[in-house]
Order: sequence, then C-alpha cells, then structure tokens
Amino acid sequence: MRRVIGDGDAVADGEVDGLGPDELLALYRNLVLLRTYDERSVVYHRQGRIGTYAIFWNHEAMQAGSVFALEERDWIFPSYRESAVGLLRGMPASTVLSWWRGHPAGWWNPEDWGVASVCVPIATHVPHAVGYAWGCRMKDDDRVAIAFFGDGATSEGAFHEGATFAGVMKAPVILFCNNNQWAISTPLAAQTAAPTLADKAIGYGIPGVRVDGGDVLAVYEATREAVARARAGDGPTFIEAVTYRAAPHATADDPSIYVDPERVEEERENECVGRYERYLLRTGVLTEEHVEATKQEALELMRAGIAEAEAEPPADPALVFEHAYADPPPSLAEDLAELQRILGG
Ligand SMILES: Cc1ncc(C[n+]2csc(CCOP(=O)(O)OP(=O)(O)O)c2C)c(N)n1
Ligand SMILES: [Mg+2]
Repeated sequence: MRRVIGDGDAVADGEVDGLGPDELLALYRNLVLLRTYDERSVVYHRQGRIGTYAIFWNHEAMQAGSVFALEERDWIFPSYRESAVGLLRGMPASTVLSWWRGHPAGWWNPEDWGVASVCVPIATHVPHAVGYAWGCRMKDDDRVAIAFFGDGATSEGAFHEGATFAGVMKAPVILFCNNNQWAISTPLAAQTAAPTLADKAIGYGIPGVRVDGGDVLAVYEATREAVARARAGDGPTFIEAVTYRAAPHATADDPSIYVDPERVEEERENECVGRYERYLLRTGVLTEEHVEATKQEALELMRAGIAEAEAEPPADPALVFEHAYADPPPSLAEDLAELQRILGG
C-alpha cells in the first residue's frame, strides 16, 4: 500500500516530486473546502435546510488528491459520495447545496465544469465514464476521465461491464474505488472473497494500484501516474484507495447497530485532513495563522452558499414531469393540479 505522509514519529515523511509550497497549500485549501462543506451540510440537514445527505467525512483526501492530478479539461464522474467535488473546479457551493435541496438550481451542465451529474444508482456511471473516455480517444482528444465509486460498487454488473470495456478498448479512464469498507451496513468481508479490491483489476487486464486513501499525497501521486498512462494511450488504471467510513453512510443511517464504535473512534483520530495538516506544519509549509485563515475562508464560502441556495424561488412542480414522458398520460394535467393543490401553489 502506497504512503507518503509519515506519522511524525517512527514512520518518516516522504515527499512528492514536482509539488512545491504553492501546490501543497492549494491541496490543503481543497481539503479544508471539502471538509467544511461536509461538516456544514450535516448541520444544514439537521436544521431542515437540505435533504438527506451522504456524508464524506474522511473521504476528502481521496477526492482532493485525485482531482489535483487532473487537468481542467479532464472529466469527473462522481457518485453521491463525491457530490461536492465540483467545488474543486470552482462550482459555487450554492449549486451543490441546491442539488441536495432537490432544487433545479442544483442541475449543472457537465460541459461547464467537466463534472458529470452526481450518480446515485451504484456503479451505473462507470460505463458512462468509460464510454466518454473511449469517445475522446476516438476523436484524438487527449482528455481522460475518472469515475469515483465505492467498494460495494465493485460487485455490480455495471462495474464489470465498464471495467471489461475499459480494458479491451484501452479507454483513457481511471477507475477510482473508495474502499471505505462498508456498503451501508454490508462489511467488505461480505462484499467479496478477493483478498484486495485491486486484485479484481487483473481479471480485466488493467493495472491495479493500492493506496492509503487517508494520505492525500499518496493518492495524488498514484492518480498522476494513472493519468499519465491514460494520456499516453496505455489505457485504464484501477486505483483502490483504502480508508474507513468514519461517519454514518448518510444522514438517514444509524450505524450504531452494526459498526464497532472503537474502530470508528480510532479512524476519526487519524482522519485525513488532520494528517495532512500536521505533515505541513511539521515540514514548515503551513503556519497556524494560515490554518485559521483557510478555515475561515471556507466557512464564509459555505455561509454565502447556503444563503444563495435559500434565496432561490421555489421550483415549479411541473418540472418533475417535464422530461418524464414522450406521450404524457391523459391524467397528467389533473395529477399536476392535485400536486399543486397539495403543495399549496
Ligand atoms: C443499483 C443500486 N442498488 C442499490 C442501491 C442502494 N444503495 C445506496 S448506497 C449503497 C451502498 C454502496 O456502497 P459502496 O459502493 O461501498 O459506496 P459507499 O456508499 O460506501 O461510498 C446501496 C446498496 C443503489 N443506490 N443503487
Ligand atoms: Mg463503501
């Protein structure tokens, strides 16, 4: 398993070629942005300001590290666990918050950000990412695509289809698996008999890499290599980023009935943003003042984001049906009128 960040004690710190202080601090800012988005979103959910929310606490290093290895023109295919990944491309926080509010202001054009729609059905975006990447290759466009999915997704047919296709067609795609060791309440041991998820890559003829998912620099480095391979025409890479889900699956989940609380506590103490922060403080790249300023900036962004999302006028309920039917059923007008009556509109 690849690691770069040490523990400040027995395990020595490494470094990544080509990353100077400016890049290291930009990466830190991205981590803090995602962490702040996530923590504020749990609060907004509890306040009834956004709907059910998929928490990504302790997944930030996988998202920030891998996206940092991409060019702006490369495309990202997120699952619900990476809902806020667009922030790393400059997407407004209000857009992502609107998505979680079920408001059309949260529908973005993937072309604008190189970020596909958030995919909730498990693994169904893997073939989309592979198809997109293969299409780019056919057009001699050197873009690559990355698909994010979980350990549970590797048991899905869509993952198998996408990975098979990627291997055979040498699609310039990175299959990025966040192995947080849980698929809601299903533990990894019940998910697969394979010793590691990276082992699955062999069957598709794809290189499989294992990396510490809590080590943002190791994730960055592994993804940078995968991007270089893809761009050079050498095809896909499967990255298994090993981590641990240190929060509920989503705000509607109660993990206390299936998870070991001591293990969660241990993981929370070793969470990925703190690990990188301590690394940067040890190596003298970051100061305590910079830590505070970065966190304040992210909090401000979130305050403005939720205010903007809440200022959106209510959505027209008719939108729910607008693209649902080629031939609307005769009862549609009546049904819509009833919905509007229920909603008080
Ligand atoms: C096709 C499909 N089947 C079932 C579900 C219900 N479901 C939502 S999340 C989830 C677990 C997925 O686990 P994993 O792939 O490990 O991703 P994680 O949530 O851990 O990031 C399931 C089964 C779904 N969304 N889509
Ligand atoms: Mg999982």
